Amino acid sequence: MADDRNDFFYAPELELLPRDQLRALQLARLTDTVTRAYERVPHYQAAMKEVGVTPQDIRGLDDIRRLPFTTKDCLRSNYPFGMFAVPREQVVRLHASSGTTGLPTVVGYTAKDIDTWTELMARSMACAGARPGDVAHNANQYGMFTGGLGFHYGAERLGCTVTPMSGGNTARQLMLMRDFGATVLIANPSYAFKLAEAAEESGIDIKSKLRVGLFGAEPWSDAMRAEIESRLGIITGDFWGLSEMTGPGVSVNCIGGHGLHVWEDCFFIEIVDPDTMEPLGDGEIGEIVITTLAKQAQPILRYRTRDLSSLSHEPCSCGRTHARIQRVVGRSDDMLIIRGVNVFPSQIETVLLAVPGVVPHYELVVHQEGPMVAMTVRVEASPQLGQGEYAGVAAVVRDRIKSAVGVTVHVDVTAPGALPRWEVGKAVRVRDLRRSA
Ligand code: DLL
Repeated sequence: MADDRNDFFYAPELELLPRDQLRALQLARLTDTVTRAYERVPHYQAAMKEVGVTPQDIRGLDDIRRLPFTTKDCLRSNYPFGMFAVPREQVVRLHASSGTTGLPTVVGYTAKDIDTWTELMARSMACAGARPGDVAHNANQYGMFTGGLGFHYGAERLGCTVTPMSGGNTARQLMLMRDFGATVLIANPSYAFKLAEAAEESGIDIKSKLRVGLFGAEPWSDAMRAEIESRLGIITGDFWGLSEMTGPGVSVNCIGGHGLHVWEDCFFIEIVDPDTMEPLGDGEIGEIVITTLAKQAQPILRYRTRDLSSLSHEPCSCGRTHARIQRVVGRSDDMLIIRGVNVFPSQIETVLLAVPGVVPHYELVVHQEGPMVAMTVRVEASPQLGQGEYAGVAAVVRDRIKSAVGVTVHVDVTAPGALPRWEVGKAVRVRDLRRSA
């Protein structure tokens, strides 16, 4: 039975801090971060000189807008250790985000950074419903991906019994979840869905003890979330974060809450218009820009995440004072423009989950059709669907996408199991044939 109580705080002194005190803490940490970045990271000294700002100019939180932005390219051009603000010898851990093109983005942590991250993870996991004493099955990939070790350390700190399973080997995952009595599942949402499906197929009971799913690292629609919650009988936490900011542990929803609390004692969040770079108000969708407030090894100023969301400062019923972002449904660079219409993969996912006869194993193939860019939605039939019915279901999917998203696509309903599964790592939903041509 899922625990729906919102009355457990891992770090109440920080989570419930009145906003004026939270802002004072942010300002103290911001000036310290900017000073260290300026004095110790040549990239930041040069970038700040270029826009004519010094650490002394940062007197209030609004002055953050005077600082230069940081992009992935800044990190890449300082590969591997050029963004460090401490001697390499003080860095006890390295992670790197894969990056499909070019050099990976390196992230370094001092011992204190690991401790801060671990605290943030314990806090986040508790916020989403995990409790001391839980059996936490970690199916996130261990290694350079921050989702493995990040959750591992956080779960131990919270007081859980951790199974460091890592990704892959679905049959073994199910067996250990059942035998160890997992109460918390940590995974990418696409893999959680796959585990739910595989458990149903094999009749292995992972449901009766499971209470909470802690998922993230890739966009997932509300419809996918509802589907996983009902199939597994759990509540879920949506973890949004990125390696450059530490990994998971930047933001998460509270139990039953709308939006994700951003831990503002450690991160300063802005939402900006990605075209003009001007700040946007509450409720307006734009690019998330984050400044680290508590990182020693690698302070980062105004990082352009490319993720799209909006911010809310409305008080939350859980009592936490930290602002919330709307769930991240996509990145500006995931947006496809098909026949002039902006399309996010998560919009297609929402439609697929509502059509009987298909399951949400899907792939969006983008290709050139004469002068036009076209898209074929490939989706698997549910095992109950007869082959003779594929064409009819494809027509339903096409019509629903046309009315919900406003774009005409081709639809190919495939046999069950025909599309790739992502047992390890993030699901890749888009195959762009124009890039491989
Ligand atoms: O994915 C960190 C993480 C691990 C978060 C485990 C949550 C759970 P990166 O590999 O650097 O770090 O990828 C970061 O993934 O900019 C988003 O585009 C996407 N992303 C992460 N979490 C979510 C989420 C980790 N909950 C990039 N919803 C980010 C949507 C997400 N997108």
